[in-house]
Amino acid sequence: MWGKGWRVNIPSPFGLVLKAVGRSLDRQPHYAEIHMKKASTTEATAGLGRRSFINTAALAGIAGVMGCTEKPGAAPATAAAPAAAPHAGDSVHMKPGELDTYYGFWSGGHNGDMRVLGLPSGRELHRIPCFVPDALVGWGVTNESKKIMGTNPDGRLKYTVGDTHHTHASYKDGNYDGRYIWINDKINSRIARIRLDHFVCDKITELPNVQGFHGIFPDKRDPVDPAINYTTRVFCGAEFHIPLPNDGHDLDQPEKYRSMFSCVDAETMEVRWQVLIDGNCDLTATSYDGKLAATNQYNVEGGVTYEDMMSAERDACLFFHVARIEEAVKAGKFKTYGNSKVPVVDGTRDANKDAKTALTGYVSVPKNPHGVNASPDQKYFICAGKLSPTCTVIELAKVLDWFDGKQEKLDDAIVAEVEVGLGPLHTAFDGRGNAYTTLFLDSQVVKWNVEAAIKFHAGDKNAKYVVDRIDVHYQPGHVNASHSETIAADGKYLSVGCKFSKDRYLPVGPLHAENEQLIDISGDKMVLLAEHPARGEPHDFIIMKREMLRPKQVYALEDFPNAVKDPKESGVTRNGKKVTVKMTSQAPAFSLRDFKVKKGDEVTIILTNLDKIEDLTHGFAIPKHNVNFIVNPLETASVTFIADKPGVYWCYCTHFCHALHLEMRTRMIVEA
Ligand SMILES: [Cu+2]
Repeated sequence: MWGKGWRVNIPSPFGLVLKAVGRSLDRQPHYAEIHMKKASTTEATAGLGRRSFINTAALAGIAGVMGCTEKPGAAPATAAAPAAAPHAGDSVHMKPGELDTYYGFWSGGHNGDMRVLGLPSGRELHRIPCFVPDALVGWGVTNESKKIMGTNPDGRLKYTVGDTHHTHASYKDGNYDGRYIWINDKINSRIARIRLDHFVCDKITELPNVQGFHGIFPDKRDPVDPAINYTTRVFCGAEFHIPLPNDGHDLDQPEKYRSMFSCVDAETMEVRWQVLIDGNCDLTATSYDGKLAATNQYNVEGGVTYEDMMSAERDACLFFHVARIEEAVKAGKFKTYGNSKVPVVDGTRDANKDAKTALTGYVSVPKNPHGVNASPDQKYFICAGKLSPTCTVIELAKVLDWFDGKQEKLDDAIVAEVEVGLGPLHTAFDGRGNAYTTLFLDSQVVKWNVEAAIKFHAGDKNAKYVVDRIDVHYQPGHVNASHSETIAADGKYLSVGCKFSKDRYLPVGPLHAENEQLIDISGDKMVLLAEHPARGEPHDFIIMKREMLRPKQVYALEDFPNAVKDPKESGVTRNGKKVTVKMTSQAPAFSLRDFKVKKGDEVTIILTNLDKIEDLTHGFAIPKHNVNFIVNPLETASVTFIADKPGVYWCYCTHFCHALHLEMRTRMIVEA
């Protein structure tokens, strides 16, 4: 019965018509008037087929649940036999029409975008273009997206490549507030902000004076004003050290290279200030009281070869006293570099020897650490050792004591440094006192108890801090749990980004998919629930409950100052060689059936989609002119190009919208 229902929905030229009809039936009864008779007769069949399919599947689902009396996650599992958890696996299989309970936001790596997943299913729901052009939405094609991405004086995009790694969302009262999410671009040191009402990137800022912007984290409240209980700053750590300014001097004098830590305003997206540091930045963490930000450092040596970068036995976790830095900026105690006007304060070791006035503090941690993560109990930052098999637990209250002159040695803030396994990289939390650290070399996730580790470090050798281990497949990098780095960590799901998939999927040539694995952490033992392949290369991600977000599915005309609000406003206006074409789309037609321009004109097309029901997106493509973009319900987008070839060009809708989608066209006539 499954198969029967499914076959009705197989995409085919005929099936595509059925899709449009089905959509019209649900939401646009008035469109039925223009459907061809043939389509109308198939409509009933299609509708029935689809409904009976869903009902059948729902029944099958209930039977499945009834057959499964054990609770998901209760199935016995050991590290050696992670797959032997058939009951647990049931909980990640979404029945047709069933919605996921969590959103996952994944970086898209060198695809330069952000991916939105539904969890626990692992289904990819969307890709939000940020730094790199995207052919589906016309990102980098429309004038609006080009303005956000940044252009050269000639109007071409400044960059067409990106490398996103880390993504973190805005906070209020220590938990996500659903306003924004930020993502880094390591190649060109840019930070993008995504509005979570529309799931679109609305601002991109290029950081001055730095290369290799890697770690990113928003603050969780203001360091001084307790009334500001939400994110107002985003901190950005730069990995590579460079000559300052990087204008051709000191080219081969690495001892003069420097890196910086940057603070970006969450609203304006302007760079507020930067801190000149010794060594490099890697990842970033912020405290729940807003007072401290930190970055782990794997190259305090300032080396330029990997051998040099590994020479020291200990590197650092570098803390920033946010309020003092901002006081120093206010007091004019800063420099600027090159063409940048951004104030830069001195956070080097030599300039910050006196704790009571220090802007920065360098806590020593073992060899080339990777990852610094804030525990949901608000007390600790944890650095993973990478080249050391340890995790270092730093107590934030003690760091503040050092800054206040109440504690002599900053390293006394280290309350645990315990062995967890080989190649520890990143740590997530369950809100019950446990940490979950990826072990790159061991291909495992280790679950360890933070308070037990602190006891062990203090001398209680009976304290068993390692609680559980699970094999993952293979070589895990980032790890995160649902609401992990918030006060609302719920200890339900843990996702692991495995860098190598090796034998887990059908081979598709030399490039392998990566492997994202989902682990149930609600019980004592971790249970591997599911995995899905991911196109390279996701790095970091966050997981939040679906109720944190209320995405809008239809724009408002007022969201766009250039909206063509009425089809009657459509037409062509000329100002010398500059021609503006205003047009609207309403399925199945564009408001202009044709428009004329002259060879050599600079043409700007402004298109507003006046269809205002959800899911009714149109596309607009012009052959031979490199134009293709979409307009979502009540969205306006524009493109500008030179009409340099006389002839007839059929502009057509690229995004399936209607039974008469293929007929949805207009002619651009370019006169010689
Ligand atoms: Cu259309």
